[in-house]
Amino acid sequence: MKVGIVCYPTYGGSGVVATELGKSLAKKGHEIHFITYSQPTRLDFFNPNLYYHEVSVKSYPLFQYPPYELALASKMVDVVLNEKLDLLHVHYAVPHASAAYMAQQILKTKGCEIPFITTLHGTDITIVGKDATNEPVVTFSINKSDGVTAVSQDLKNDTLEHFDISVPIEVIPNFIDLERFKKQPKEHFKKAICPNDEKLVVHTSNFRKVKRVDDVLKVFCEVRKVVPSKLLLIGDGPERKKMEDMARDICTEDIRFLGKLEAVEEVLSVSDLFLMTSEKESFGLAALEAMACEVPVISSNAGGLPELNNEGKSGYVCEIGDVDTMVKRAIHILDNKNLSTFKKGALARAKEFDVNNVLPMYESFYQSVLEKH
Ligand code: GMT
Repeated sequence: MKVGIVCYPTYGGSGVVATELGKSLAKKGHEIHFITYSQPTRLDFFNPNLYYHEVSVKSYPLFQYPPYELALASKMVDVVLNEKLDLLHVHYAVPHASAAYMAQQILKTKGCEIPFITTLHGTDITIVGKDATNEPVVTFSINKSDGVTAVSQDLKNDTLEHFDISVPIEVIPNFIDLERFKKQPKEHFKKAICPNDEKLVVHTSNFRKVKRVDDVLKVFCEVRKVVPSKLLLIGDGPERKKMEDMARDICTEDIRFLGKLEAVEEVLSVSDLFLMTSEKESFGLAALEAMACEVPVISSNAGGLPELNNEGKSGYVCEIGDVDTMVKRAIHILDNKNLSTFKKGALARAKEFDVNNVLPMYESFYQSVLEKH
């Protein structure tokens, strides 16, 4: 198949999923064309089946907001016609689904019929999409999609609850490349970070309010009173400065902010516990990456997290904001009597999301959409 993939090419989970999906499809022989405003972060190597088409937006003094959606739709038209694509697959509904619909209608006038699939990732529904400023367009473009997928059952339920949806939504969970995300022998890192054999707790996110990073700090500060441990915070975003100030006030010497890291799996390889305390989380890809590196997870019960984190096996699922329970569960997991069992449980759970299991779901979904179109 020749597929055009549209996504946000930056650090966000939806862009990572889209890029990894494209890479895996290309490995299986499909021809994949990324249509984005910059080179996707994880697409920095050569594969004859992978193409990258850059969307550039012209500025003009009249525009306070340059019209990205028009440039994207125009680029989709251009790439579909010139590369003879079979299918468009857009990740994150806003504004990719409406741009795809516009491209599809333009292509029709040129005698080219192409279906498009929209994958819902989370905040395109739970925050940005359902806001009154966007909702009518998001509802319309989901209903006009030839296929719709959501990354968890919870996200599907949320979409049906908040939007007037008249098309079926298929749940296809996110996935993990176990060749990349696996425990690596990086003991020298552990020694450098935890010289006295402390336990290593880790959190990665984009430091937005919905991640409740303050809960991560609160949990860690209680845990370290009982279990000698260190906390690494990976990523960057609007709340980081506030979190650095908070860390300074509470227990700074055991907390380090590392900023954005490309090879996050190297740090995960020496970690003992991952904290994901989010208020909203449609899937929790960062937690899956941790599990694949044999790191148990304490998560909140937001969104799709209970579908990922296997209670009592890969970690524990706690009420959003229930710091006391998170502390108790963390201390339990970090106990040497329990830790290796939880590490095995985390890996076992991650294996269920192996890209090799999930990729065929996308391929057969593509096939069914093409047949219906
Ligand atoms: O977590 C974010 O804020 C980034 C966001 C995105 O769109 O890139 O992530 C969403 O999509 C990921 C991939 O499907 C999911 O793993 C995240 O759970 C989801 N984030 C939220 O729902 C908040």
